This record gives sequence, structure tokens and C-alpha cells, in this order.
Amino acid sequence: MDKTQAASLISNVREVSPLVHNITNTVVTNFTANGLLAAGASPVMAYAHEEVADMAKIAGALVLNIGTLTNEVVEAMLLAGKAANEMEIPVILDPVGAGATPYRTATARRILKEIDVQYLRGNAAEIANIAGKKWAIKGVDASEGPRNRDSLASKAAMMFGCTVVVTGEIDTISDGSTTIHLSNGHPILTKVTGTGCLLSSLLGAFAAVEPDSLLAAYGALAFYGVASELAAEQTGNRPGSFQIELLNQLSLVTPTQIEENIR
Ligand code: ATP
Ligand code: TZP
Ligand code: MG
Ligand code: MG
Repeated sequence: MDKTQAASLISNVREVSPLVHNITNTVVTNFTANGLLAAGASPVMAYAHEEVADMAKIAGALVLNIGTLTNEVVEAMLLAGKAANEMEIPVILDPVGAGATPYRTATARRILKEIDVQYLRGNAAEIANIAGKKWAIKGVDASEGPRNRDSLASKAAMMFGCTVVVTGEIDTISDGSTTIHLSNGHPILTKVTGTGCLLSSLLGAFAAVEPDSLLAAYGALAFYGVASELAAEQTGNRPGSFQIELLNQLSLVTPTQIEENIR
């Protein structure tokens, strides 16, 4: 993967400022909108059945996040997803908490079946549970399992016909034939809720400006990982300060800093 090209994608996001339509959870709505703005994208949250299709059609990407599901929200996701598919707008699915309850697992699978999803981004337990492998999940947080993330990511990518991003200490991206790893990031990301959800929405912003799925995912993860490292450097072990500083660094980090620090 070309590091220079991947690191430069944030400049395209800042220049184009793509509209990212999020149907997301009630926990992370404000943080997600602020994170997208900080990165240079343009966020919108819209849920009404009367407008979701219209909004999805004018967006650069649609992000579906099942964190606080209701049947009404699921129907909104399907309406928006179908509209996005018609217009060939990339759709990102964050299957928050899949595996924790049968409803979440079934909903994630239903969306993958009925909508042409370009990216599936979650922790290892979520992806494994959707793919039908038992892996313990505590609420919305992954518990570490011994299984091989490479084979999990590539099998899930083939099973669902999309690019799969499995995050954690090491991030794994696979389209079923090529698998890439990144080890940027910082453990304090696990102490702030919504850092995974924000990443999924940022993936939407990158997908809106770069059609190559692997490149866009690599660029988004490198951008986010390096920004989080810079933020942690500034704030130490303080989740509250880190959450704010992450927003600052999402707006400040440069392509050169990203390229020099991709691991
Ligand atoms: P979980 O609920 O399991 O925390 P999530 O949806 O919040 O899942 P994460 O896997 O935490 O998603 O990924 C969000 C970001 O945090 C990614 O950029 C990932 O690289 C980073 N990250 C997660 N865990 C670590 C870690 N231990 N060390 C460094 N970075 C991490
Ligand atoms: N409960 C339902 S959604 C949500 C919680 C705590 C937020 C999960 O955010 P993330 O990004 O997966 O940590
Ligand atoms: Mg996390
Ligand atoms: Mg999550």
C-alpha cells in the first residue's frame, strides 16, 4: 500500500468536505458530528423515514451504526441504504454490539443481506459473531479471543462481499484477497466511548473521496491512529482531556506527520 498516497487522502477530505449521512446511536451522535467536522468533512444525522432516502442520495457516504437500535431506526437504515445503493454512494456498517444479543446479530446480518455494504468496520468479536463464529462480547466491547484476525477479516470479506476492517491494538483490513495491518493508535482510545463509531464515520468521509476501498480504509486508519497518538502525547492518561484533544488533532494532523508515523 502506497503510504504517501494514503497519507495525502486527508487533504482530499479537507478540500471536498464530503457530506456524511449518519444513522447512528444516541451515545455518540455529538462526538461523531464534531469529529467529522474537525477532520474537514460535513456531518448530518437524519432518521425520519420521510427524508432518509433523500438525504442519503445527496451524501458522499452513508454510515449505518446499530449501537442503540429500534425497529424504526432499522427501517430507516434500510430505506437510506437502498437509496445510497441506487446512487452508488458508499455505505459503511458499524455493527456495534453484534453478538451481545440475537437482535443485534440478526439486524447486522439483515443489513448486509439487503444492502450493498462497501465497508464493515467493527471489533473482532462483532465481526466474528456476524460471521457465525462464537466470540465473547461484553456489551459493546470486544473481549480478546485467540483466533486469527487475518483469517477472520478475509473470510468475512468474502462472505459479505465487502471490505472488512477489524480494529483493536492492531487493525486489520481485508477485501478477501489482500490483507493489510496497521498498528497505530493508543490504548486510551478504549477509555472514551464512541472512538470506534467516530472511526467508522471517518471511514465514510474517506470512502467519499477515494473509490479504492483498501486505500481509503488504510488512509482513514492511519489518519485516525496518528492523530490519536499525537493527542495522547499531549494529554497523558486523562480520558476527558484526550477526547477533546483528539478533536484538535483530527483538524491539525498533516499528511507529512501521517506518512512519517504510519506503522
Ligand atoms: P471496542 O468496543 O472493542 O473498543 P470499538 O468499536 O470502540 O471497539 P476499537 O477496536 O476500539 O473500536 O477501534 C477504535 C480505534 O481504537 C481504532 O483506531 C483502533 O486502532 C484503536 N485501538 C483500539 N484498541 C487499541 C489498543 N489497545 N491500542 C491502540 N489502539 C487501539
Ligand atoms: N452503548 C450503545 S452504543 C455505545 C454504547 C456504550 C457506544 C459504543 O461506541 P464505540 O465506538 O463502539 O466504543
Ligand atoms: Mg474502542
Ligand atoms: Mg464500536
